[in-house]
Amino acid sequence: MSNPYYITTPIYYVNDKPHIGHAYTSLACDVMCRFQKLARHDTYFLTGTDEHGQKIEQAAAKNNITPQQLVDRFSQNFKCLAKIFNIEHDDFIRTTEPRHKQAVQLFWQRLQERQAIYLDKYSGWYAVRDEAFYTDKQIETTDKGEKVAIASGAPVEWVEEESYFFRLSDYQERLLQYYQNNPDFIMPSTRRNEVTSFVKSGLKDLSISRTSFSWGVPVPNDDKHIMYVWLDALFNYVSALGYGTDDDANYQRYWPANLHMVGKDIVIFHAVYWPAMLMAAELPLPKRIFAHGWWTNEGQKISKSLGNVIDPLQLLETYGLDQTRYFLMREVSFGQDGDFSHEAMVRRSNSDLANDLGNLCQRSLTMLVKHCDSEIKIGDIGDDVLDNALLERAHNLYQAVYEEMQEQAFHKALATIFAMVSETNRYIDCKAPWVLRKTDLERMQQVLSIIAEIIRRVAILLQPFMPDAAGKILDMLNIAPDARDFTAFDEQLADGHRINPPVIIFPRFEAENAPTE
Ligand code: ME8
Repeated sequence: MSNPYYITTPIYYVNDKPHIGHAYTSLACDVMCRFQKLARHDTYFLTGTDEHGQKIEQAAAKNNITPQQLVDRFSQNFKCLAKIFNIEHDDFIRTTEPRHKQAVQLFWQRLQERQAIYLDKYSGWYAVRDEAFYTDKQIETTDKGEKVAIASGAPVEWVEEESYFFRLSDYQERLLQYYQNNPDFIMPSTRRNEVTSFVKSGLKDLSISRTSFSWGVPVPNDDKHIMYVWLDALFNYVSALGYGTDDDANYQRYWPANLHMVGKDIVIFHAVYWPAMLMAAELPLPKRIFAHGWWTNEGQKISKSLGNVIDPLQLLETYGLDQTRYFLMREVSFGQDGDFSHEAMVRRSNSDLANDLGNLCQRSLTMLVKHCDSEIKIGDIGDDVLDNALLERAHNLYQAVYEEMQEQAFHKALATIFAMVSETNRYIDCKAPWVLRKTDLERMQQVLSIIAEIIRRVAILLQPFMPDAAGKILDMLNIAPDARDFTAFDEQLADGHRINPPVIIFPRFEAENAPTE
């Protein structure tokens, strides 16, 4: 297979239980990766957990366990989350694994050899919750007299210690030049503008080691220091590919990554620090950083202290896996913030899935089975305007969806697919095969077969979003497993092909059944 395609999620902190926000990023990557796979790319999908740093050390102390015990326990939760959301990753990296630690130490040495690192003293603000350094301008004092980071609200503390520094300030102009030459490097454009002004406002050298705690990767030849958790974490994208080992075939094949998918909270780390470090190490830069928006719950920020963390497991149990996957990818313009509400979830699922798609399959395929002996017969397409318009539109559907997916516009891709579904519902209403049954059986079979053909195309395109449901539709249509990728998109159902009896795929929800939280 040609065309390598490498996609990554952020590696998640293990001090917290996974919630819907984590599921969202992983889901977006899964959809993207499945799409590329169906387009016959040689895909590689990485996710994992970020297991070092002061935050983890503190969380372990609070729970009276060692950091290692904590990370072993909680990392498992993220593996489970991926499993229940049907996330098909190829590798799951943990930063406490020897393979990662060795590689990140090599990276450090590589930076050092290129004079990108020097030893000095750091004094400034640090927020453990964000694992980030802040300048005076980036903090404020709350009504209660507490000093917090303006961007995140995380409490900051004053830190003074010996530290290694990365010469970030050397990269200001090169980064700006890079953003200009590669307009698709940071997406969406609002984030690109935000990052550009951050860099324009001036970059200071970055403290990249700590001495006041010990849960981290030791700095080579100076193990009084441990590496700053973000340098450690960012390198996971490379270390997971076997960089610097005898078996670096994956690194050779897949680096640089095509897409680092992240939330907007961590775009600066990915679009400023990470490319600067790679430039300094003379390693290739990832092709795109996409920073998506933030989910709130019924209008409120999702937070443990507010007690409104949406439990992904409960969501799946209430609404079903593919309904939830569909809702998350369809409801909000990808890149913008979004609000989760049970009402919206029920509305989307009922209107798009149960009514539009579900009904279309039910009413057309049931008739095909009952009245046409399950047999497809499209025959010759004459000059009926509606037949031709519908088939023409179906023919163009792949290209339209493909272009939207290249921009990570998942919501638009789905809107395009579902506009096709609506059009097909209008077609069936207009052609009224239930009337044709009494007047023209041959024409009825042709109309129903055309609809089955459209359903086949729709289901092929829906596979990345709703793998199980789309798979069931393709099963109903009796499509062979090797005829389900995008190369089969333009192959038409052959006359004489027999379909299977349809089953109900999307049940309707009664709004009052939705849990009230
Ligand atoms: O930042 N809405 O890990 P993290 C949307 N370890 N997405 C959300 C979200 C929400 N309400 N809450 C979380 C870290 N996310 C670092 C990353 S990478 C080298 C190191 C998602 O556990 C979103 O993708 O805090 C966000 O960027 C990520 O979880 C933060 O995960």
